[in-house]
Amino acid sequence: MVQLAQTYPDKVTLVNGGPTYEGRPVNYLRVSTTNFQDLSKPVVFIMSLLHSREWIGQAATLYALDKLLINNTESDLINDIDWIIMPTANPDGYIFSHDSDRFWRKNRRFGSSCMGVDLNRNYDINWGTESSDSPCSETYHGTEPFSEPETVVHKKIFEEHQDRVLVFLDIHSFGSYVLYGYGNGELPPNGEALSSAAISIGDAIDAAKLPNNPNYTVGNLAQTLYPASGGSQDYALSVGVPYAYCLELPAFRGSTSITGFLVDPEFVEQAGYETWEGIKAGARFALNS
Ligand code: ING
Ligand code: ZN
Repeated sequence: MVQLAQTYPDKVTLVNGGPTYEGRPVNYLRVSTTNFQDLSKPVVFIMSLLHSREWIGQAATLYALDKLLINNTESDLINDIDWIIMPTANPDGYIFSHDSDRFWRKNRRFGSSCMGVDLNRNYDINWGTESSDSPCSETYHGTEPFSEPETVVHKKIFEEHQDRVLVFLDIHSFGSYVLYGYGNGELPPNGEALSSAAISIGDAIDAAKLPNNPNYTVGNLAQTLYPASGGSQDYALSVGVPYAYCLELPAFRGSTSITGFLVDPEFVEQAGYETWEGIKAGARFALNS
């Protein structure tokens, strides 16, 4: 990210959005041909690694950065959109998943019995209704909405670009899903457009995926996967982002167990390629809507 900001100073700005619980920077890139000064442009906000064990999402986000900046063939997407790209939304968890526990999901907030808050249950939307109040749970929602410094960084990005964020993608793994809110099964007022854009994302990925992998399943989070509250894409919807999704990248080895988080190196580029096809489809659907 530092290198991209140095190589493309007219297009890329590295921003430290604030410190994590353990004091690391939550870094993201602003990518814009007009230095974020043209307020008539929509913003596409992509983040990954909110859950630290879902490493493949970070690789897919970096692939998108490559296609936007280094190997760009999609001039409409770089010219017509201001991008906010945060490859590592949960840096403390990510370091911990490298150093200590490959399957760590939460952040690293200290708790006397167990560590960590599930950041994807911590946003201020229907908080605490479909999540756990036990610090030892993998879906522990924290002591209050936005109790965690990492989610506060994400919230500030939405506030800073209020009314301009057209698409929000939170990239997770695994299971091959395009999911949209709300996590309690209710649809937002623009539910039909939200669903149509999701289908176009899923179709684009399906057309690019490996033949042995399953098609993506597209739908409302609660109706398709499970009910959940306080999630990032629900928060984005609630502050007026029209097209907000959680992508679950494939397991790539057909796994239904925890090993689905472990993606062989041979699949990493494919994950980036097919996800980028989905990102492009979603961005263009939204631009044309
Ligand atoms: N899945 C998501 C999770 O946080 C999800 C599903 C999406 C929940 C959006 C809430 C909001 O549980 C994974 N694999 O993390
Ligand atoms: Zn996840």
